[in-house]
Amino acid sequence: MIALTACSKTTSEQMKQGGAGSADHGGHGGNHGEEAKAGAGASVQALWKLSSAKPMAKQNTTLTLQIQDGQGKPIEKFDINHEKQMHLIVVSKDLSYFDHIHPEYKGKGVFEVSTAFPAGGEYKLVADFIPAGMTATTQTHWIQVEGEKAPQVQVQPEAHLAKTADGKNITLTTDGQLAAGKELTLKFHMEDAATNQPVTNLQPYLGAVGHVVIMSADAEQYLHVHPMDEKSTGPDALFMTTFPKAGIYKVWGQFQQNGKVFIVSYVIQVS
Ligand SMILES: [Cu+2]
Repeated sequence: MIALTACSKTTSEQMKQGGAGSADHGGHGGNHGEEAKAGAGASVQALWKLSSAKPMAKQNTTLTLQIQDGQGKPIEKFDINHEKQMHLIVVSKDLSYFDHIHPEYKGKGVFEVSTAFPAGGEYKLVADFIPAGMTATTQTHWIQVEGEKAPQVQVQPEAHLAKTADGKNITLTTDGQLAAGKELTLKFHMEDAATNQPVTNLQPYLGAVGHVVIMSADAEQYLHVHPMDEKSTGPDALFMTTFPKAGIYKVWGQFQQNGKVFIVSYVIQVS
């Protein structure tokens, strides 16, 4: 099953830092003044707050998210998805930095997490969660981090989708041409880099063989990806997704072996 969420991303971006408390931002930007009468999922909003108005690189910043409905009433119940009530993806604007963390639920719609950004610059935060009885939603927010900037990396499609990560050679293939608008299976195949033997002892990570995140090069599209055989222990890990449009995307796969989570990433061209 495919759930591709590009929903309601405008709401969080309208919220200014520290804007919690004002319920007047309920409208959906981009609707040209017309109130969206979509399903319940469309009226979810996130108010983002940072512990510092000017977060500094390499220093802990506490992020607080208040999740509420279109009327400003806290949403209090969330479904567990991949073992967590909320997944938060943090990427630098050039997608060179990636983190996947889990804010703690404090009750009354409030989630909190502390994190340190590696360098100055712009970061995108993507909160992925399911309010009980609603569909999965993503809420996004850009922040500016002070401090020395890291060199900007170009998001360039890679000709060979073969990487070495954590002592493993990992190749990414798809069941057909990488084209937009069709359901594709992504296959991560893993072999031990030293022995070339297939890896067969992957451990469950977040309740499945692995966790995959995909974003477009401009960080605008965040794709939901679903494991197909959740119980696989390798050497193959299969996931399904659909790319909404042609372009360059970055794919991150997170897996676990011997109690340690490792990550592998690829930049792909979708036609
Ligand atoms: Cu997560």
